[in-house]
Amino acid sequence: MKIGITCYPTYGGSGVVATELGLALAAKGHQVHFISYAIPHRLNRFVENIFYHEVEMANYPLFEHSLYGISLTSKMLEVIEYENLDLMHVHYAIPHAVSAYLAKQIRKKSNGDIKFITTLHGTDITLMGLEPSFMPLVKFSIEESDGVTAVSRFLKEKTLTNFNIEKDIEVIYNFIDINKYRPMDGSEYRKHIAPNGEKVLVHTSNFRAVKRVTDTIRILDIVNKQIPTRLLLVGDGPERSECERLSRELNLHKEVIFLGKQDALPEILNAADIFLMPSQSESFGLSALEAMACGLPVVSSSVGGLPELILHNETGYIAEIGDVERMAKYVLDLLTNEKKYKTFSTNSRNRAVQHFDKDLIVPKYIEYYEKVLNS
Ligand code: GMT
Repeated sequence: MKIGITCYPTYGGSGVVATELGLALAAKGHQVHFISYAIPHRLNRFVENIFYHEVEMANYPLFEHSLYGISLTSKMLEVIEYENLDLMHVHYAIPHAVSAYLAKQIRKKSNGDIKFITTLHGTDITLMGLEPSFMPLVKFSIEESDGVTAVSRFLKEKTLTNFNIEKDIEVIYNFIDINKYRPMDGSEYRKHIAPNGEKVLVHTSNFRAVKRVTDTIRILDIVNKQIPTRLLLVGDGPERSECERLSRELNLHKEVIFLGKQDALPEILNAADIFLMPSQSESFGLSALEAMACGLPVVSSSVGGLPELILHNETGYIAEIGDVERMAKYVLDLLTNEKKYKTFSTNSRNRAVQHFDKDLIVPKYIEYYEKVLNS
């Protein structure tokens, strides 16, 4: 197949899923054309069967604001026609599905056609899409998509109820390369961050308010009073300054280690004991899956799709949003009970391997592509 993929190319789960999917499809011999304003950050090398088409922004004095959605449509049209695409797969409804819809209508005028699939990842449905001004557009673009997938059952249900939609939505979970994300010896790195044998908690995100990163520092505050512990914070974003302020206020500036954006995630995860995900909203939780694949138990909030990934009292623990006391209690329980910790760690790895391996999930996308193309 020849597939066009549009995603947000920056750090973030949806871009990672789209890019890893494109890479996996290319490895299976499909031709994949990424259409976006920047090259997705995991496509930083030559890969056979992968092509990148940059969306150039119109620059004209009359346009005070960027016309990204329009420029994207034009680029889609160009690639669909010149590369003879079979299918477009867009990640995020706004603006990608709207651009794909427009491209489809324009193709129809010239007796052509292109089918497009929209994958819903989360905030387009749970946050941004609920803004009254966006709502009709999100609903319309979902209803007009030739196929729609969501990354969890939770997100599917939310989409159907929030937008009053009756369309079939296919749930296809996030996936992971279990050979890249695997348990490894992390002792070398661990020596630097926890030189006196401290325990290590880790959190990775884009530090948006929805991630509640400050909760991880409050959890550390409670845990560290009983067991010397360090907290690794990986990533960057709007809440980072507040996190730095809070760690100073709680006198934890030595215990909280800000690593910024990092690519060597498997190595970092393997230097830690427990992954924290206290999010306010999370449609799946790809970074928790990455940690589980490395054998880390996860302590998380009970929101969104997280209970579909993390099994309470088996691969980790789940608590109410903001209940840092309970989350700290769960962390302490795991850190003080070696046998339980080992069982949870093995369970986490097994769950990632048995349910979310790339080799299990990518074929589901291919089957879905075929179903949509033949419908
Ligand atoms: O979590 C983020 O802020 C990034 C966001 C994105 O749009 O890239 O991630 C969303 O998509 C991921 C991949 O499907 C999911 O694993 C994340 O749970 C989801 N984030 C939220 O729902 C907040």
